[in-house]
Amino acid sequence: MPSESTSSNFSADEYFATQPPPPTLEHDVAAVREFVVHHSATGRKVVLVTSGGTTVPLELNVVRFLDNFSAGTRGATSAEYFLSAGYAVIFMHRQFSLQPFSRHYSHSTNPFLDLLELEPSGNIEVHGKSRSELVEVLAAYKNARESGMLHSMTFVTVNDYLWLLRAVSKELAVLHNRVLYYLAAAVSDFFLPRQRLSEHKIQSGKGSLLIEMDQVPKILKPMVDEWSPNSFVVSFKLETDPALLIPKAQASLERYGHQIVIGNDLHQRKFQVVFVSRDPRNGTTTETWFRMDPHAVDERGRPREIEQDIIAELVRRHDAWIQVK
Ligand code: PAZ
Repeated sequence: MPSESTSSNFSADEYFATQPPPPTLEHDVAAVREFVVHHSATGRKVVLVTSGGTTVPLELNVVRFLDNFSAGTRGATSAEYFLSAGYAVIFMHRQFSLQPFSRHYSHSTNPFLDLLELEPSGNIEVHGKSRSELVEVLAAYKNARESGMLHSMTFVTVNDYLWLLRAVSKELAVLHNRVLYYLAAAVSDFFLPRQRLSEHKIQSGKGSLLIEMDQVPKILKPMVDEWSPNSFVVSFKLETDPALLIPKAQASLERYGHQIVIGNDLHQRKFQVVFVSRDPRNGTTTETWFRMDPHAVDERGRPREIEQDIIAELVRRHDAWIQVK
């Protein structure tokens, strides 16, 4: 059982007043500003996809940190479907987690070198079956990069993530209802304030290690109310106890007032998700389940991905929302 906490809970304002920004923040924000100016002119819808897990360092000179399971599959896959749907994409992801397009050649599931053949002439050939797939992925990747439709930026710690999300959402606010936030990153709920971090590697030899963490501030509220009002915000809720999924999603919508929570269970997340939304006029919530056969293939004979259905539905709902906003 978790023990009762004696530590303080930071409001968002207190958090940003006391925790230092990452050193690359200004540079990252300048690049986003350029992207936003460009796409204000193109008139495109823009999505911010967050992806992968955040770390919580236990020391200032970081040797140890807390992490989570997220590989960034959901975010990287979704970014590709958003691009196909015509969105300009800011892909804000955990450093070294999966990325759109290159995810198809993950070193653990589909090592790139195994697709290549070294000819006696010294030329390199791609195996027959893999060739057409690679051509397609490469063409989509080059197109996304060269057309300025995909902009990537990275975070590592939960602190990096919070500072970046605040700064980027303030920049995106000028696009009003054309912006969709797709917050799929697995963000730590707890952190250690910098002021309580040990400078050097925590030493062993003094018995067990007790660490008391503070709660990460709930930043969806200021994001929806202050940093980027009028935007379409979709958050994710992950649970391992299926009974908690709907009530937690409903509570989140009520507390933050955003548009959709997509609920998923850790073990079923690749095959079933639930969209939970709330009518702000009377507080009633609606749940829509999306389920797919784990062995299903798409029209090109590749394993089907539930993100295809998620993005199709979000595009439909975002468009409908733009009409009335
Ligand atoms: O990165 P991944 O594909 O392995 O997992 C995706 C996910 C489960 C992290 C995402 O769908 C999600 O639920 N993100 C929010 C997690 C949470 O903070 O509740």
